[in-house]
Amino acid sequence: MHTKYKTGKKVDPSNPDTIPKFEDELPIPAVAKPRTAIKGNPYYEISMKQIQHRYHRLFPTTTVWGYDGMHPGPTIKVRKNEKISVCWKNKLPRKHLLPIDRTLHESAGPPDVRTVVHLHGANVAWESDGHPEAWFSRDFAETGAAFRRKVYEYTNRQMGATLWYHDHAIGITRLNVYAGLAGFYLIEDPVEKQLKLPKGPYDIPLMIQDRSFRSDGSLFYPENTTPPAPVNPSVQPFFIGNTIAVNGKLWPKLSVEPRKYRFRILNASNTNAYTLRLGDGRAFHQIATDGGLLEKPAELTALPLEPAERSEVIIDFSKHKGKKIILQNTNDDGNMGVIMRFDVVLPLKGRDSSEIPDKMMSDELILDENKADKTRLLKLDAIQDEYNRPVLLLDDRMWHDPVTEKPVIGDTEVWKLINVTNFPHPIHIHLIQFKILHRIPFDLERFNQDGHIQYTGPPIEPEIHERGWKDTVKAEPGMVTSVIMQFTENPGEYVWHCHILEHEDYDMMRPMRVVEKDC
Ligand SMILES: [Cu+2]
Repeated sequence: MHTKYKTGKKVDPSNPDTIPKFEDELPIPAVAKPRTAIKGNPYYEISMKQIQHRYHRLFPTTTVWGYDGMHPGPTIKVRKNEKISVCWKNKLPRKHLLPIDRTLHESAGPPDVRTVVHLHGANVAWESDGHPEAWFSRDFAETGAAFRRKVYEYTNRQMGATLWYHDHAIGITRLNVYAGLAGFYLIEDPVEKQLKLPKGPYDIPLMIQDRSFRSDGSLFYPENTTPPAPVNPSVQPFFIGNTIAVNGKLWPKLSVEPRKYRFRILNASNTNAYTLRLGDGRAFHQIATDGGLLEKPAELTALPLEPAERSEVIIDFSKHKGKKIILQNTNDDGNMGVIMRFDVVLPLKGRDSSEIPDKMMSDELILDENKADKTRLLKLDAIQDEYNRPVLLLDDRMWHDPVTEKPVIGDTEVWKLINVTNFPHPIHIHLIQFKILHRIPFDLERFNQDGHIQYTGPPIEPEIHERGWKDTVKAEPGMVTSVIMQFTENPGEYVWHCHILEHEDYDMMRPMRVVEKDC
């Protein structure tokens, strides 16, 4: 049964051409409230539940998974260095919402519905990092080999930043995140008190996710590849939806005042990358990357975002009273070329005293490539499995192969990501924030013949929008992408992986053991 829209056309959730855009106001996720305080520190309990969610006002409801019954989950707000703890609870049904490929990581026979929460971008002890094998089933009835604790502790010893929490369970991260398990986690930096950035109702998070639906409004995720693999269900080499949700609504609109706004933009899609642009091509100011505020704002007209990347921008609507401005995605045209719309229709509620500052953060930590303690050459490539499906790999190893990346506390490391595949991979390293040094093109054809890295050009500086602290980097095909980082605390068992979730699950993820220095 399809709802009739005012044009008389039927709205069919499976056909994006029939779905009218800018019908729903953008929802702003509620802020999570602590349940109590333990030793003076806020303690939260957040339960994952199966819920009914409306992606569009003309859609029937869709069954999704949400944190605390919300999709996206509630926003957790903390101050830098403020300790909090969270008991993440699994209250999900025993049957998974989406098709599970039992050929991946199933040797130990874990339950279909397993979850574990990773706080993406956080400096956190490993037992609270959401290790993929620290999964737990409903009510902690079963737990994975790396499970250590029910209550996670976050010390927030890092710059203020827009982080996000999402599911990270081994072999099914793509399904759990697509089912709805993602939310914002904002760390406020004391520096922000002195800066007159737009705040309160003028500071808005935007979580961008692509989605596909069946005609009945249920979430669609393919059961098999095209052409089909002999195992069913089968993991996909990628997934791209045919609609765009922002904060859980399809192509929403946001009514704004003619003034400056701060937007914290996150690409929480499984595979899809976006390049954001304002409809009239107008410039805006980027103020932060994944890891926090930049030294000074960067003026941009286009903002690329790979999966898991965050960027904060200030958009000034003051000269655009009455206008409707579309936020576009120039990587695509048609339906996928539209993200949402800003309608400058609200009256100004008082003078806009916010500013785009000249300077924001002074960079305390200077990392010098020439003084690195360790340089690692790490190849991104692919093989085929017994069913002729691609298996994406990091340095020719699979997830369960013995750990090879063992950074030492106190060391500065350079990782050179040699992408010998034909497409970009957003590589995420847990625990730390890094800086991008450069990308150097090399002869991919020659490499595929004899394994030799023949550089074909000079190093290319990171793009303007990538010149801050990062935890996810676009490793371009045919390039060696170098990042530099320092390991300062928290020895233990972490991971690094591609953030295309279909790659991460099969099998582009590796353990990373952070170790104490030998005395
Ligand atoms: Cu990848």
